[in-house]
Amino acid sequence: MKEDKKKASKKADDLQKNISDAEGKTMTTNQGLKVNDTNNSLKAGERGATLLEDFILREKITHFDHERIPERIVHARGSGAHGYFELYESQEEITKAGIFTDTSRKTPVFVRFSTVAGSKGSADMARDVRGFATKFYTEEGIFDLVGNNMPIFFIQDAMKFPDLIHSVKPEPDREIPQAASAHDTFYDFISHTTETLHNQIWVMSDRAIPRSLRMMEGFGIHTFRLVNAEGKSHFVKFHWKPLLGVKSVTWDEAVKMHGADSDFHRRDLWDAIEAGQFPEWELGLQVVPEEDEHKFDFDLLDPTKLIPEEMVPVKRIGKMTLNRNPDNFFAETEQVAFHPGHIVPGIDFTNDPLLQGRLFSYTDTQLSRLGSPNFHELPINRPVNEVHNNQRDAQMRMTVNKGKTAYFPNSIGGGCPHLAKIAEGGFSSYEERIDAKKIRERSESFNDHFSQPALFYRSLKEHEQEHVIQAYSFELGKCTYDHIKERMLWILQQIDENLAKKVAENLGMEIPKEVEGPVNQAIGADADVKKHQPGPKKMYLDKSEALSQEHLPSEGIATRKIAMLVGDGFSESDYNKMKKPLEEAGAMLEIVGVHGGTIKCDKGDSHKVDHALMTTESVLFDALYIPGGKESIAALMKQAKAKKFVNEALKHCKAIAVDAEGEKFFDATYGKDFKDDEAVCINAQAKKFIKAISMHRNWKREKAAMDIPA
Ligand code: HDD
Repeated sequence: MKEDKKKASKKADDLQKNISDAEGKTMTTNQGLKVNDTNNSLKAGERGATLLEDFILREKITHFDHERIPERIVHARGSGAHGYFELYESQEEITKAGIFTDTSRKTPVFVRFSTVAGSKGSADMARDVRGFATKFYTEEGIFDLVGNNMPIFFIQDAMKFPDLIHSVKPEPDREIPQAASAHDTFYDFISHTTETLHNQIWVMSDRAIPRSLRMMEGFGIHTFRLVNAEGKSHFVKFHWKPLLGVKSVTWDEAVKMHGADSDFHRRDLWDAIEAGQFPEWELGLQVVPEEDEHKFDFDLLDPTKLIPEEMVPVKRIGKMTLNRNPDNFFAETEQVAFHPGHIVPGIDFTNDPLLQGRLFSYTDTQLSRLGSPNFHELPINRPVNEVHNNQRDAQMRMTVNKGKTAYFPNSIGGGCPHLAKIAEGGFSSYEERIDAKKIRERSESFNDHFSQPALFYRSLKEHEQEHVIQAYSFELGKCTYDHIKERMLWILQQIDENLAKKVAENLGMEIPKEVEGPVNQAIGADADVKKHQPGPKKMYLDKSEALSQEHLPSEGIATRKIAMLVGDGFSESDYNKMKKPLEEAGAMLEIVGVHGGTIKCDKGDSHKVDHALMTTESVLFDALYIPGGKESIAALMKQAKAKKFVNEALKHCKAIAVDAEGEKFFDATYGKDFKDDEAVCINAQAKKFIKAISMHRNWKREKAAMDIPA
């Protein structure tokens, strides 16, 4: 047990060497000189000019002037956390990787979650893919699993990545819109590049507006290889399954959350970890023997395709727990550098052309972002095992290499560092047989662009499908070119007739019989245009349960935030009735008062207000409780915002509990029409309320609740 703890803290111990804690210390310059005044520059007299001699001023300002580094070209906005990974049982039949064979290990990890399109300061609730990048500090070196919260990607070849990103980023003339795909250039690109549709329809689904970073799945996306000690390879897809289930907010909420708390996800992750409610994910593998590579109706090397879990089940092999917030955002979350090419023996690549291109891009980008090929020496990036090679110098080199030799082979340095035999853990790439012509081409086996978006849409629950319709209607509604919208409607019709019909109705447009010119433009000027058009839609599976968010059952209400809406004079007995059971279930009951400071209950005791009504919004909570208390209800009655608070909670299908006089106030809102709702608890015991909160949302209410003008 003691040994175990030691292993888990190996990275924490390593980071400790660089931790600086100023508590009780004297201020110094960067050269260690004790500073006596940091508020006034050196001047020629009290009212005179500042002197160039002031090295203390110059050092302080120079450092400040250079504080920013370029933000990531994609995934600029992110939040990170430390934790560890533990394996359930050895997977030695398919891999020799220590993290997947040694169950005694507690491998330290650092995870960074991100949005893709927005700038570093953009709002958390943007409709977007979420990055899910995990750095495993293994005993054999760094393994990075750089994935997303969706199991597929937009494009099939890395060559198109700059086009995709240029289309979704703010339009370059006006730098509008920030962190949003709802604009012309994105749909111009999408509507001419149908390989994007699968990822695109996922972005239109609830997956793109998660309730919490702790409630998202993660995927490695590409088919990777696992290689065992005998050198046999299996294909594998990586999955992260959150133990809290997969949960989202509604679009209406997301829009309001932008304003109410643009750091909602970052705060939620930080607060949960600080409160000791550590987020957990199980790592799952879908394993395909090499000999089965061509048994599927799609190409395993095509990153726009997933393997339905009904065809290859996900085997859960271990668990990751995030249990520590970073000490410093810049040093850790900003400077962490991930790379899909950071692998360890037992893990290898496939020829997925998107993955192959990524293997170049990630080191390259760190050179401009972090400024030096020595980025691996930064505390957050350095492995926990020793690093020895003949690479030397460059900007900001921190390692002090001893000796005369920086070349191999050498005799002066005793031949060191010496090479590792494969049996001693030396890495060797999987020996894949290749016999091919060098061509700039796309495999025809990548041409099926409609089957999986259609499978995804078919597999969603009714309310999830409705959300996709609404999302497309919103996004296309924001586009200004009719020909782009028409192309999109035609394309949506290929996925699902009803989807296209509903979106067309909302846009007030007809679905065109055909699109002008080829659907996709030729991939190369000399390429056969016909060859690159989307192939016919296949139907190899009616539905895949796992594609709906509802597939991961989650129990309980741990980490949920419940607002208790009150004025002075609220019923203390009602409060006590709810508080204890909710807290025992791991939820937080927070007092939202009609004013800030402290608020009095009917027994005259003062209670600290967690949020004044004027500073918060209903969208920041998972559920709502209105206790009784005559005076309190009279105060709520006078506040239009209190009514809006209730109406929004109703509209967003949340659980609401009301006690005693609270019912009168509830009747003064749209609540009067929802008193029989499954998730509305009038004068109920905490048990019923807890059950309602654990539903996350009562989607059955949604159709009727949409009419609430909140
Ligand atoms: Fe990428 C960052 C995920 C395709 C080029 N990518 C980045 C991050 C994630 C992903 C999660 C943020 C890492 C962090 O938190 O620091 N990217 C993906 C996934 C892809 C993908 C799941 C497809 C399956 N990416 C992709 C391609 C290219 C890039 C095809 C270029 C050819 N990605 C980058 C990058 C970034 C990056 C420009 C920006 C910052 C960084 O790398 O460190 O190199």
